[in-house]
Amino acid sequence: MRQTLFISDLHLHETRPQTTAAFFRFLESEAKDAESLYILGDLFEYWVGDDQLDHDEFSGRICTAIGALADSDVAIYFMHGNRDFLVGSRFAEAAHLTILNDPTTITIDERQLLLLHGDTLCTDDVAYQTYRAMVRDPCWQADILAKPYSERIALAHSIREQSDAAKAGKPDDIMDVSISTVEAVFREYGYIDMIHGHTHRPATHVHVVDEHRCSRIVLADWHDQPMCHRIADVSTPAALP
Ligand code: LP5
Ligand code: MN
Repeated sequence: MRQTLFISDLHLHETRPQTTAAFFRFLESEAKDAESLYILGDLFEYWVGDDQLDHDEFSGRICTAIGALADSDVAIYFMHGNRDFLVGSRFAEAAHLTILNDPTTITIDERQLLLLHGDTLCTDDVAYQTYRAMVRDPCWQADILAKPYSERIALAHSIREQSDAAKAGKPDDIMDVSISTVEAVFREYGYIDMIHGHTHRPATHVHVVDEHRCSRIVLADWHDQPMCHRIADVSTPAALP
């Protein structure tokens, strides 16, 4: 049976050739045999608008490679992360993928799963949530996308620096998910298992919520780790507790 694969947090950038090579190897191996591939955000280190395809040859190569995988009969889905929330319809068409809302419910072999990037679960990080509300506002995005490409790249670097400075002063635990928010999401979506990335804290957690056992799979990032640790295959029930 062909598998369903989930990856996230690759943070692809030309300055990380090992991660890029691992991604290309993945596209040529496991992904080729899959039925579908879900990319749950932060595929790119940053995305400043779909005209990044015109200005950045590296981004174009990634897009073409994903498109080639789609052409070999693998259904590809992409959810925005906090680094690449400006990925739009032009990229989606060029990469032959479908953009998913966050969150999205899917059914695999009669089993329902809730997919998220994961940042919306980090509600104790109030400064981040305030920032997120600003950058996800369609009016803010339209203003930003009207700026020249070079200005947007400079802005992305500036936000990265401010974010790193802010993170240095944050306790580690507020950058993880809030358990009460996770429990509220399990309740809202009928206690189905969830898969997310973002926190770079790979694990499978079991939450008992209102006497329901709910699994939460946290995907790993792709930095300096073997590829097989970056893929959660839940198409076989044994993969989950
Ligand atoms: O990314 P990561 O994991 O290191 O940290 C995240 C949160 N930080 C972010 C910011 C991104 O890293 C920056 C990405 C830049 C490219 C995006 C596209 C550019 C669009 C605009 C240009 C075209 O998401 C971090 C969380 C952490 O995860 C854990 O969850 O803590 O959040 C922060 O650090 C946010 C700060 O607390 C507050 C915001 C500081 C920046 C404010 C800049 C405002 C600029 C306004 C310009 C008009
Ligand atoms: Mn993220």
